Amino acid sequence: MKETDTISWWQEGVIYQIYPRSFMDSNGDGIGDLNGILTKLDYLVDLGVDAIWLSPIYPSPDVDFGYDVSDYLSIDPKFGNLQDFDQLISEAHSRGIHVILDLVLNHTSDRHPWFKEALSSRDNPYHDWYIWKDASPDHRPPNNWQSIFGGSAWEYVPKLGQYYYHMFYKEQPDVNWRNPQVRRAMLDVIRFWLERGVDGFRLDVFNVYFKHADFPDNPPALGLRGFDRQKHMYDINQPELLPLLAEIRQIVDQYPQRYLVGETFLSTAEHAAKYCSTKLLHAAFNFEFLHCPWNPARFLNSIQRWETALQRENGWPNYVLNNHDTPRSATRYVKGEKDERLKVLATLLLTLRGTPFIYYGEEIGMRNISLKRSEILDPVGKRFWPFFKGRDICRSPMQWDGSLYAGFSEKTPWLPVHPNHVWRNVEAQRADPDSLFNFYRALIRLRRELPALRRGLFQPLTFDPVSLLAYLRVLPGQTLLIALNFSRKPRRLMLGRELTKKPWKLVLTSHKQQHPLVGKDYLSLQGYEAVILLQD
Ligand code: ISL
Ligand code: CA
Repeated sequence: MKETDTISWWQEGVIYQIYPRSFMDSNGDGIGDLNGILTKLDYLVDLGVDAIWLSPIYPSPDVDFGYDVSDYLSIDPKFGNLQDFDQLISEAHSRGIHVILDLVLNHTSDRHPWFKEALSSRDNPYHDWYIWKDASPDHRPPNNWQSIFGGSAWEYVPKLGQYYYHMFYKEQPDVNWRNPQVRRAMLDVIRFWLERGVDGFRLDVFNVYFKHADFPDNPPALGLRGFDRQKHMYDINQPELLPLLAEIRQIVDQYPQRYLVGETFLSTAEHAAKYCSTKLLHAAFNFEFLHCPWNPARFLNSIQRWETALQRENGWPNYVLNNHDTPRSATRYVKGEKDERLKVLATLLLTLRGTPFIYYGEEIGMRNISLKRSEILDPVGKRFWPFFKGRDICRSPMQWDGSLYAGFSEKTPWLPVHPNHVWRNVEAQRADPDSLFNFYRALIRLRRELPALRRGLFQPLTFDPVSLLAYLRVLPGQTLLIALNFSRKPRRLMLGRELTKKPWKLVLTSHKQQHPLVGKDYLSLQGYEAVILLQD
């Protein structure tokens, strides 16, 4: 079979998101760090991933745990220093692992020197680096815009008689991307890290960078709380964004094989697709899987929408089941501790056409932790408890082994380890051939071995929408059939004549016992079974 070389590492590869605070602590302060990640690179090689994306590692006062940056050009001492970073990059590269940094360029921390200057007076040169509006005589906020983290997006500074704008916490003032100096400074940040050898960036909430120049009120919408009770017409997705993305892309393209993936804030598949092209971003996240119920028709619908939306620009899909903002898929889809549904999901994630993202711990089925109100650290959790308990639940320490702190640290970790770490951990799962970990490993290895899994066309099969999801991945000379049984009961997938002309070979099943799979014109699946079959 002839393979083309036009496909990049980020299209073929599997990307693993690390939340650095929670991955591995090397110096016993209860917080994960770069040297901790370094000691786990071989683990990542063994799992088979091609790249790691690190959630922010820059100096931060941690109001939003790194997403409030107070210096873009260095490393927070709790994570290490620039030498540690350089070493991590070179050790990762020598193992064939790419490194992607998280860039938070929509807002800074309120402790960033730029903002401190901006606060000092109205005519300070940095004042215009942020978004200000004079207070009206009746002291009402300049417009109806809301912060997604609760309340008005405008914070009043009595000393200046002005409000500044923040989409997130008030400790995260949005920068003024219309100011040419801001633009230059931010583009320099990108160059700085490219020069240091990073392979790409995840752009935090990139579609919030520009707000409408006239600050009109957002029109009302149906919703439960303030932020959702308006249509976000003017505070996100403004047309000025496109030339900026093009400029960022040009910078990145000066370095070979770099990758830009944007976090599309409040976005549909169709909208995310508009930002993906050879002149804009390589990819933008589509988060629909994070909200899919346990229903094959819903997953298929989401896949087809994404494939269709991306067709116009020949864009490349990506799929995400977990990240640091969302309850873990293992908790969303499973009540107890069984992993059979998670194997179905893993098969889906790793056999679709597109880049799969794995969030640390997903490969061993880590569950959400539950916290008492007094243990919550995420400010949104404090604010909206008990309706929304915040995002700490999906950020607990990686479960390496069954020891007191799960092999993550010698000291009390910054967030509690899940009590199930005693038996749900990397060490135990590595030793068990039927574990979820070994299943992820096998799937990733298969992606490497079978080109149709990486680049084959996605072709859904007619199916029983309540319980089955089945599709082909097709390349000339190699056809794969993937069948996922979402039901706990055995099911048959009718194949029809076309598909039974040539024999199928079973390459992977999520179930221990292999059984007579292919009948005359059907495939029989056990409850919650996921299979991959090959026809060459
Ligand atoms: O976490 C959310 C709701 O509680 C999301 O709406 C989240 O705010 C949104 O997806 C944007 O997320 C990104 O930017 C935020 C940061 O807090 C998130 O961790 C980050 O992923 C502000 O930088
Ligand atoms: Ca540490």
